[in-house]
Amino acid sequence: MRKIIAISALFLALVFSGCNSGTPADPNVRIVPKSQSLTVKPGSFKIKNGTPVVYCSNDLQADAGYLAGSFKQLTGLELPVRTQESANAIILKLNEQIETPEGYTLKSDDQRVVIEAKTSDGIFYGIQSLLQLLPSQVKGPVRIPAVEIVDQPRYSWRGLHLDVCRHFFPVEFVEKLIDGMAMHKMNTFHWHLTDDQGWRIEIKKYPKLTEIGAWRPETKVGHMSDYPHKYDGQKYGGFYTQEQIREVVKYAQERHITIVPEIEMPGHAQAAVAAYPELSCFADSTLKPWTLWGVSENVFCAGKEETFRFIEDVLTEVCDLFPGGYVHVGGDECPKSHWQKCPLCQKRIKAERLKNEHELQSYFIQRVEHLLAARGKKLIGWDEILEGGLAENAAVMSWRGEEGGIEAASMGHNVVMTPGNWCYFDNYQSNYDNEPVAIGGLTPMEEVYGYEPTPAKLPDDKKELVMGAQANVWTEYMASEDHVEYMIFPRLSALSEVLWTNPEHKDYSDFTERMNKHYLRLTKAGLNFRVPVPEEMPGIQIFGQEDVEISLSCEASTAQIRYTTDGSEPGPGSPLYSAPIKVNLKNDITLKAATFLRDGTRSKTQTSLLKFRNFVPTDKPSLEPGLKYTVFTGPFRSFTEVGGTEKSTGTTLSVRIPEAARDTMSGWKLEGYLKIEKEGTYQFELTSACGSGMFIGDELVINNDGFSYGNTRTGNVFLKPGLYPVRINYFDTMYGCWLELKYKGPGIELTPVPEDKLFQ
Ligand code: TNX
Repeated sequence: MRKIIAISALFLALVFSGCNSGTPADPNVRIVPKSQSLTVKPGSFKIKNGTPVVYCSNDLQADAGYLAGSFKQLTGLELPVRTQESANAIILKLNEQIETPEGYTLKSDDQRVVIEAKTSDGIFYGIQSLLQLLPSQVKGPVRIPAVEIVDQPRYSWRGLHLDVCRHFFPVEFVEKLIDGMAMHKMNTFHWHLTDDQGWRIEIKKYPKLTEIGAWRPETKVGHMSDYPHKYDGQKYGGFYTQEQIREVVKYAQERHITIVPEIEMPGHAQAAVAAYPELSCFADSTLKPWTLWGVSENVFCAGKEETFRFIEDVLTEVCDLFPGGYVHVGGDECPKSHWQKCPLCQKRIKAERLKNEHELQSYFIQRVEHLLAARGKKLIGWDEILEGGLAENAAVMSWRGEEGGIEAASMGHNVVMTPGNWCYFDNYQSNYDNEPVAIGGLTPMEEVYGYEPTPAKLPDDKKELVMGAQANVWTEYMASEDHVEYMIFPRLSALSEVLWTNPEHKDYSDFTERMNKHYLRLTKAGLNFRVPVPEEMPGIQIFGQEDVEISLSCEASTAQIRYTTDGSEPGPGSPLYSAPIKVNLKNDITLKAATFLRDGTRSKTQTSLLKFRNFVPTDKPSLEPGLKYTVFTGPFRSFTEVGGTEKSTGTTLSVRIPEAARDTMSGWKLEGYLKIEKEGTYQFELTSACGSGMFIGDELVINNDGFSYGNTRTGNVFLKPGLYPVRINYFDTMYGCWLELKYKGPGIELTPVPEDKLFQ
């Protein structure tokens, strides 16, 4: 009996304990981003038609309305909004005692739910937590578990950026994303409104910005490296009227989100100078908004006063539209080629006693900072604004790694961290084959989750200058709304926790456990997202025996994995994975697997080609170090095409293209022998820009074909000790040779294949 009591006490302690170190047993209590402190108590509060939402201060009327509206949408319940306190109500109250401006407390018991905060921001975040306490799929009356939450964000800048220039997205979509941000307690929307490929904001004084600058004649098809370039022949564009902008600003305000507009200068300005050619160094009236991706040389002229009058006029209208404190002025990737040749820019350099074109850019930004300051706004720009001297009060957005942010903060400036590795949501989410074409790079959800925005290197007294971080969504390769959502979610869920939750409460496996419920919320919100796929599926797996067992797993623990072995697409009726799959490989088998969430939402399919091959080592006698390479004249569109006219040959000691053999528009073959010391399964990882393939003998082991910027593919092979003939075919159209081969195997951690294992 004593034992039973002890066990039940332990059970109760687990169920009702705070969740700082873990997530409560109650499956409904799954909050993302995780609250700083949450205790589950006995009991629950029933919410039904007529349960009032009471607000105790006029400032909270809109939030009360938002809460009632959200309940209606999620549960169908009608909750009246009132001002007089009553029993059995949801109560929203300002409380001066709560210290942090965005913090809140949420207490629910059998009688009521009370959300308190110092400001309406905090109340709004309390409302978001309350909505997440709802069961995932309900219509009608609901029970909210009794809890006590004490919560506040770690950072004040919790941002999402959207590029609407490379592809344009309508107001309704922007508002949908703002809702997606709100449910994650994100508070800053960075709206990238102008770029080389399109100007997207109406400016009354300069109508040609949108008449001409918002429309490009056509758009490049496929990846940037897809050569020869093909264009779709379709006029493309769009812009927001000032009225629409005001609508979005208001919509965001109601969700406690500040919009930071970005007007790019002095670079990324081709669309603007196509509309007003006199604003560039060398006016070209035939110039159109750009149809390619990358960095255009058509920038604003820094020598003409006219440019600064234009910028002043534009920013005057922009400041008027956006009530937030910051205006983003770009400042990134401004080629100096025109400035070097422009007499007016050179005259300015002399007159202002500037050293070079970098200082001219700095002069440009400093003038703009004064324009903004006169309108009560602060300037923020990409980290290039550090080059040539940082404007006095400017904040810096660090994107080329963390260094810019560290430098700016060390000098006493505010910074927002957006380094590519963790914050670029235009990067791939996985190495699997069926991700939609992306710019390149790899930023899986787990990596985002692991990001620490405050660099350890920063002196302690400068750490508070890190205002937070932000995900950047550049849309060169995202033409549809669905695709943008796919790239943002669920990585934004991970980033929201980086920005909200103190590191001591963070834990990736706890996060993925909570995501099981959160995925259902994303579906309910009508958002497309990347459903985690079954893991550990190299594209090709070559076994040393005919009968094998394949294990599958998935990060979403409550999801089902379904699979097929006949090459067909797995559907809801396909076999359910429950234990390792037994297959016989007399014939090669294509295994396909997909994840199905509880509401039926399906992941993309993972495919793996399974083979049995008995590789026999060669007994070649004399051996020299390194692989033989041959360079072929391209361009090629696939590694399978590499061949034909030989340009040169030589030896490379490792799997890379040596300096002497580097070229664009070429193909390469690397051939020789790989020495294997121990019997076992080896996993090879081939990375390249553009495509590559690896063979053992004539057998394809890795297929990493296509136009890409550093994609990686894997292949597993069972090998006995000995020497094996290997060949790598590779082609490149623009990046100048990026080829790497790593492996892991018995007793070998993942490492570049070492030189002493390669022979010819
Ligand atoms: C660099 S990030 C850019 C953008 C591109 C992006 C693609 C930054 C400040 N500039 O213009 O869209 O890379 O990842």
